[in-house]
Amino acid sequence: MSLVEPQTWREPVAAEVMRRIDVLAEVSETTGALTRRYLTPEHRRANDLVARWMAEAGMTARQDQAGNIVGRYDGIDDAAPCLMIGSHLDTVVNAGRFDGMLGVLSGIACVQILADTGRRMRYPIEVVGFADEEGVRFGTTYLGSQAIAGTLDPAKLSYRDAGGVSFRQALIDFGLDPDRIGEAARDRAKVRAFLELHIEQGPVLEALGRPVGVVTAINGQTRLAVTLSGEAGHAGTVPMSMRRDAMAAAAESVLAVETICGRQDGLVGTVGVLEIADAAINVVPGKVDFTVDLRAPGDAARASAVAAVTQAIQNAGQKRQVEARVSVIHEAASTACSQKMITVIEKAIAATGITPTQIPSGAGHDAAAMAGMCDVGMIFLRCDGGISHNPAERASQADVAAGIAVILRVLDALEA
Ligand code: HGY
Ligand code: MN
Ligand code: MN
Repeated sequence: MSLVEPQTWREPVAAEVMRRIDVLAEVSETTGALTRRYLTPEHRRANDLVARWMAEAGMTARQDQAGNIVGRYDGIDDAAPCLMIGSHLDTVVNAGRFDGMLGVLSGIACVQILADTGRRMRYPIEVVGFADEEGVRFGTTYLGSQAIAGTLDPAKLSYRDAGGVSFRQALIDFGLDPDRIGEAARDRAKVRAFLELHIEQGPVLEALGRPVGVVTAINGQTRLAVTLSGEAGHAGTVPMSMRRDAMAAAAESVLAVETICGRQDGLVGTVGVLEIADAAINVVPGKVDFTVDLRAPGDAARASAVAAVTQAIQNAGQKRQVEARVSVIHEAASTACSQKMITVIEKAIAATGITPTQIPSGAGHDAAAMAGMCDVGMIFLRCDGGISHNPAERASQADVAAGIAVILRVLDALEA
């Protein structure tokens, strides 16, 4: 019997996912806005909540050595490689509430349906809430999924957050042992595939009038940390020709990112964080730190954009005797989803009566890291106006039900 029929589950299950999304949105570092960064007390509270919901769905839940929360629902053949379903529980600053949480809660909802109907698949299912996909705290992303994929670079343990706390120390403060983070890595032979339901974070599905689509590939991304060091000076006395103004160099650099990335379709560049050291209204800025986030469908296009942006930053510094230091803090290649999973998901979408749409992802996702260890597939869900990384981010309950229906059909298809 198909998992999807009878469809009586749709209303109550989707309503519960929406309710839980709202409950998780209250677990925030800031009142009135959603911010939940890696290894914070709010991350722990979210893990505890999700672990409880996993247990209610008949799963055994555990937190791994990287702070991911993992629930397991045994299969009839429990030695078989598992299907992992999930997404991330961390957020950006003043975030939307669907980005990440939708995929974790939908995975739990599907297992709940199995448990409520006394069903087990032949293969085990694991639902995972990744600990750090956004990379907001330490600047580098996919720390949770790279730990599970066994691709996490231990050198990142020395990365520091804005308050100077190292990733290593933050793990200790969270009650974890940084020297055991390698234990989070899973045996590739034990993981059959990874499936992620995520809001599209773009306008395509809404424009097509389709609730779901299948992701073909995930754009690669490079994150740069830039420090411009000039000389602080008196705003009233230092002549313009004698200044070493780090902020003027930064301003020229920001516009260079916009100009360089504006030249090529699909290439995007963003300066999202910029800080002036010892900022004051009457001081010529001596030191400025900023980040650059560069993405493109193709790795070659991204590499040449990184080179052009780096050169432009050096030039902006040189003409002002400002020293420019540019370092790569994160690099992820463009990742194709597995053709097998694309086919399975397309058929599952069609089986729910929706015309399948293939769509590339401009946003990064844990699936890009999980591709380092298994086949990956992603289902995109329409979101209002394509808005994301914004508190106005929203998906409808009916579309959440459509997304869950596709996952259930994928579970069925993988039984074969
Ligand atoms: O930045 C991204 O693409 C994702 O939201 N982490
Ligand atoms: Mn996300
Ligand atoms: Mn995001």
